[in-house]
Amino acid sequence: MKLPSMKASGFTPWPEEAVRQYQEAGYWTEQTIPEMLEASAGTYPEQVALVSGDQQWTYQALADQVDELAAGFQQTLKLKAGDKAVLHLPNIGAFYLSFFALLKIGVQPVLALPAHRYYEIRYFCHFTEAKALITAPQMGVDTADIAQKVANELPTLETIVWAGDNSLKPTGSVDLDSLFLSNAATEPMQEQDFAFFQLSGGTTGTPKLIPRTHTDYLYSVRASNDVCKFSHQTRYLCVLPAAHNFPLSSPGALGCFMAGGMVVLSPDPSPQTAFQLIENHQITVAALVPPLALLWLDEAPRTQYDISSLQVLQVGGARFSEAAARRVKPTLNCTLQQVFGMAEGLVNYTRLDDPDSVIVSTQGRPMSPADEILVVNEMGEPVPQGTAGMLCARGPYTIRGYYNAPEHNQRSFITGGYYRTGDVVVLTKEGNLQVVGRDKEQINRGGEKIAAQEIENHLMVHDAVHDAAVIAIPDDYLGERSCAALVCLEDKPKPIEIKRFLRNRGLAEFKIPDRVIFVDVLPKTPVGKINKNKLLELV
Ligand code: AMP
Ligand code: DBH
Repeated sequence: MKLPSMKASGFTPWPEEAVRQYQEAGYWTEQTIPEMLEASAGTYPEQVALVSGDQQWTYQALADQVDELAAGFQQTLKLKAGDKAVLHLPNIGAFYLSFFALLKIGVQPVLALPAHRYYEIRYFCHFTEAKALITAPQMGVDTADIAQKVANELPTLETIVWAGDNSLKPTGSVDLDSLFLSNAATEPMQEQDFAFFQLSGGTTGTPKLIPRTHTDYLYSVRASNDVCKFSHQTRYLCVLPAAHNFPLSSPGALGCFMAGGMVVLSPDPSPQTAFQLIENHQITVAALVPPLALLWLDEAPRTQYDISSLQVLQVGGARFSEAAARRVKPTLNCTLQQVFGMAEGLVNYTRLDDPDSVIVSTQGRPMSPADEILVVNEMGEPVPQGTAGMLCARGPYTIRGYYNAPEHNQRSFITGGYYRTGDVVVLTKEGNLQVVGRDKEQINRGGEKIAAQEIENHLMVHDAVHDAAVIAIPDDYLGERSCAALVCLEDKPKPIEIKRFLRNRGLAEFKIPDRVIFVDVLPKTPVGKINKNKLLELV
């Protein structure tokens, strides 16, 4: 296998020694992500792979349509290996069709989330010089307007592809439906250093892109399937945004496709919609963030739907309280699996046969025997077992660098190539991890991550704002909410004006501070940094 080589592409390869080790152990194979789908189509051609609303695809139909769309991307849109494309799609079949089709011809998609807005979409298109933006109607969001504005501003963005009702489509956009070319072979993919971009919740002023390779990602999916026991009988309900790393790969939709199971897309995450789908499709497993799990727990006792097919509920993305975790088995009559993962790589699972005490009180352990984790103090020295420390990780599916971010990479990766996760954890005697805190400037709003610095930068653009700090405040439902503390020299704007200002800049809704407060000065630490702990006392 060709080793991922240059740094020139913005990609940091694994060292040769590690590559050899992962190949020899059989973790890294030559299969690509679209080949994985084709293999399943070979084994389970007539089995239903995907259900979205009233549409459904067998494995054969899905693989065939991926081929047809790949041909359209290549021949109609003239996309070629190494080009970038931004996917901004809600939970519809077009997401997986586009994802597989782009990967098939070596085009590297950025997996934007439906919640992203003008600011984020423009940033992704600009930073990667994307040639295409693939978007679709979304309830309550003018995605056509976002796409149009971005395309008007960026000459590099040649095409908007519209996956939906064409009465709403942006002018000059191409219908996704028109891109399915039957009987048109695609040219074989040229090998790329990496397959696509996942997104990091981030800690810096600008969003960070995570390059994932075919081989590392497929390994993470295969290892996840082993741990989570996905099989051709698995029926997976995709409730979270399909592009997110958790429902895509832990084991998520890709795990399901790899095993020959069935993926059902939920158009919205409400328990009412999800429970009906569980009954209709005899769903066996679903993945949620903690606030949604709480809603499901509250709804289950009074639902009219039969959700007894559900065997496993995965919860991750943010800390799930032990009290809520204890309610899962008695209320939903299924096994809870805690999932502590990151789009950068490392994923920890509680095992299905772990004792209840482990399942409710820990966030599990690394999925692969080749995952290497360190729990260290500020000096980078390992702390004794049972003591809180900062989690660092490397392994066969954990990146060695963000895309084109040399300065940030210096801070995020330590000696030996370990990724500094920014999570503070305790390693239990049995080898499980408990997430007890964080040493990164991030707010985890019920699984949606907010980089404090990014929002602070936006706030500082406001004429009336002299200084700004964004912090997490505890919240029973979301775990954390965000609070912006502002220093204003003259007239204080109303909090609502500040929120409107950020919305007008096109920030994703979840990044808009839940609270805005005004302070005379921001408290500082002895070395002059903003003392966010002290600030929390003022809120
Ligand atoms: P990202 O790097 O944006 O993919 O976000 C991953 C981060 O989400 C992790 O580093 C943790 O901070 C957080 N996270 C994910 N799953 C859990 C979990 N089960 N418990 C606590 N925090 C979690
Ligand atoms: O929060 C995450 O990013 C996450 C959580 C669970 C993740 O990326 C994953 C599982 O793969």
